[in-house]
Amino acid sequence: MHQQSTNSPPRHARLTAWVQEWAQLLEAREIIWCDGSDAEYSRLCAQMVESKTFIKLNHKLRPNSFLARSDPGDVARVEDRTFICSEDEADAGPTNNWRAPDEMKPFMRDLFRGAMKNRALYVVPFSMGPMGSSISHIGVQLTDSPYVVVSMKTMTRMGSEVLQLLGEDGAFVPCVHSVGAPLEDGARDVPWPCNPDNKYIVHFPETREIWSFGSGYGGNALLGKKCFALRIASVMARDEGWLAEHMLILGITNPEGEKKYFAAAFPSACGKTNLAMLTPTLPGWKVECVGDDIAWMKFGEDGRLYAINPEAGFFGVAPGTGESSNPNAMATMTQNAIFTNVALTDDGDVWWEGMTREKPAHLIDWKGIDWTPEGSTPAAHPNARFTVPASQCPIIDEDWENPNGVPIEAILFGGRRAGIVPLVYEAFDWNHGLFVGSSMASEMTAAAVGGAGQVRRDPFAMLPFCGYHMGDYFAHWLQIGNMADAEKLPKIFAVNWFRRDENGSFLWPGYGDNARVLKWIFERIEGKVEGRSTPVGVLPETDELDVSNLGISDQTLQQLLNISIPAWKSEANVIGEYYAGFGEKMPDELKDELHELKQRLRELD
Ligand code: SAT
Ligand code: MN
Repeated sequence: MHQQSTNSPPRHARLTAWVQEWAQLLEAREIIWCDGSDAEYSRLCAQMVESKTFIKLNHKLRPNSFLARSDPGDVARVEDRTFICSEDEADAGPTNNWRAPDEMKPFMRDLFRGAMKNRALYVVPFSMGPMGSSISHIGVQLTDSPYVVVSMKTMTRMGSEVLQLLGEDGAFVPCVHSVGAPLEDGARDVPWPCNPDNKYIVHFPETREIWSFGSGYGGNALLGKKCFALRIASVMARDEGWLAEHMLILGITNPEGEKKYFAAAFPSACGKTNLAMLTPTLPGWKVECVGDDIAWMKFGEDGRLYAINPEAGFFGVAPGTGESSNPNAMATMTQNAIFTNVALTDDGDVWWEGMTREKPAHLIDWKGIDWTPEGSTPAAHPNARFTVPASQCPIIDEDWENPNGVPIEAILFGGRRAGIVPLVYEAFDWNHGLFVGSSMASEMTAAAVGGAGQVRRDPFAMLPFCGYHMGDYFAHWLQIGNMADAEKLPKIFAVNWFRRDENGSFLWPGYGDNARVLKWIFERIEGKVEGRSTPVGVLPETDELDVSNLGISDQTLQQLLNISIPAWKSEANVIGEYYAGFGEKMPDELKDELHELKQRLRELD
């Protein structure tokens, strides 16, 4: 094997030995230690323009930005190819795919053997969270994908500084990734190498390792994101008494200048980025963004829960994002952006459904084919993405990189529900709030392959991201509540922007008008509004919800805030069946909550 190193390897013996061992197995052509510099980024982007992985966008319209078109078989996360390989099957639980590490490791070593033939192996050291924060953690990813390297530079703090922080013996989570497409001698590469029929996204929770094979896309390949910051970090958090959650973090300021931070869990592609960057339609209110996807939360010395965003960029869904739905996201991606699977305009810019009201007369679609509005296929893939530095967001919060995090006063649980779940309600207390989180459900989206539109239970929006048994995960949240001073815990709310009328039309305008719901939550925390108690939780009185200048009818408002007792009775039964699937590990406290809900519903008969 011909091996040469660009940038000198660090003096971290364990790290260099690990890299050497893998380089040998992978039969990589060379090892490149990434320094995370702008020069390196530019070099790799230019190389990818050359190899046709990237199309450089019009520099005047979108400076320093690129379009990538993935293989059509590699467009989203693959949940059925994702494995939690704990020693004991019972620790993975019924919601995860499991294989014994003893079986999976040799099997995958065979896949990895020779997988980087005639390719470079990039070593990508990265920090999840602000460099050196006590809440942050370090990983090192090996990859043969330059697309992954440049994306990791945007999405994490990446490069030499991380190696310095690691010193000679620092702890890191080892992450191995290959697109699984070795090149025969003299063979020409394709723009998006991958192995569509042979993908494995594998986690070893006990040894804190991640092995990913066959995909170059998003959450399958940028291993700092879902694999580390959620699946592995959720296990670390359980062991160490903190929380790693699929939540956005926002700061909200009222007209009097008082500010609070909220965290909110929604499944993938349910509008987390839009909520995190919301432009309130209510005069005097302001929202600022800390993060749009993941929150790591720990107790501070004052006993309150503090959150950091472990990421440094946004990997957001492009379709549906436009000047009217999310002007801040649009402003964030005016430069230094990587777009994946969006359409290309005739003047060398990007377009996707929902970006503008009017469709362009001609485009090249995400598959590279001529497109006109008369055709029947979308121009952008529904899970097309933008990758941009968070620092470019015009409303990025001044404390978004504060190593101590921001204090969280409310936790919101949401999903897409056409019926049953009202616009907003508050849980009675912490345990009831955990009942609400654990019984969340949502219509599935294009963010994962298969099943779009079907309603599925997605507890805490963590179904695809929890690295251990979901029953133990519920118990961990209960434990967090037990550890805390109840007064200092965040208040818990449920929200549903997606309720529809009998004709299937959305009842609530959403987007900037969601500030009206945030306002009610803000005022509930301050004790300024009473709400009305229902069997399900505390709902706003219709006059407590600020619908000024909204032009919404009383009848619509009633529908949005309606609790149907028969519908909730059957919902409670479905939740009971769902809970039963977790067997012995389902905590009694949550079964009690369900029991009490049923009791309250019965009392209204
Ligand atoms: O592909 S990702 O997992 O990064 C995006 C998502 O599904 O939320
Ligand atoms: Mn997500």
